[in-house]
Amino acid sequence: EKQLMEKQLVGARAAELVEDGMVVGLGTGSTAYYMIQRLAERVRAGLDIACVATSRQTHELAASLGIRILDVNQVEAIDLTIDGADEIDEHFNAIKGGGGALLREKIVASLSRKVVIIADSTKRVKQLGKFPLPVEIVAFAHKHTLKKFEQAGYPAKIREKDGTLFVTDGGNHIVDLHLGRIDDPEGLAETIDRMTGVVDHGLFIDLVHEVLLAEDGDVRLLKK
Ligand code: DER
Repeated sequence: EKQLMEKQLVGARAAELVEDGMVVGLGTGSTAYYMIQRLAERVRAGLDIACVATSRQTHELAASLGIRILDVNQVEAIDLTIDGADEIDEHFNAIKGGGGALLREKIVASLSRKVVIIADSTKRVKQLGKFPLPVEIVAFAHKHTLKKFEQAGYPAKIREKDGTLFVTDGGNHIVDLHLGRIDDPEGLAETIDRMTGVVDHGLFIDLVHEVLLAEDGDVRLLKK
């Protein structure tokens, strides 16, 4: 349907941004999936790049398609990271983590000279927060950490998968905060960062340089 076509369109277009010799950060999720498919075609046609994956899932997908994957500690810097998002606002602040990969995604983004978010039209919002904000917490005392969010006034649900607690690539758990709207993303990010037991969260503030947005059957490259 429309959203799927948009993901395919924006994913494929994003793969064209990659240049020979680049170190590329590969995002996680269904939009990144299409970018990786197209990037692999270009690699098979001779594009010479090295990539860093933002999740085990992306590592396995890219490696299976013949893309060279390096450990993030093997690279000095990352030239371009292409990743999806759950929401992106006009200031290019984003909510990520719907796929549970936010920690490695944020680390890779923070190491990248340029970060391009690839988004279908449903991701663009005026106000962040309709999508539940993912927060990665350590497993130790997670029930108590969950209660801390509730006590702070943030409706929180611990993420489950197939009836058990979801476990991230880093061995941690995810709490999703059902806030409805986030008026002060910077302030909320700071508050959550200070909470004991929190590893990181899905608010990407000042990390995104460009947004490749699918809209009305076309793709637009938005620059900050
Ligand atoms: O988990 C993430 O941050 C992903 O980028 C994700 O949220 C975007 O997923 P999608 O491309 O499958 O919509």
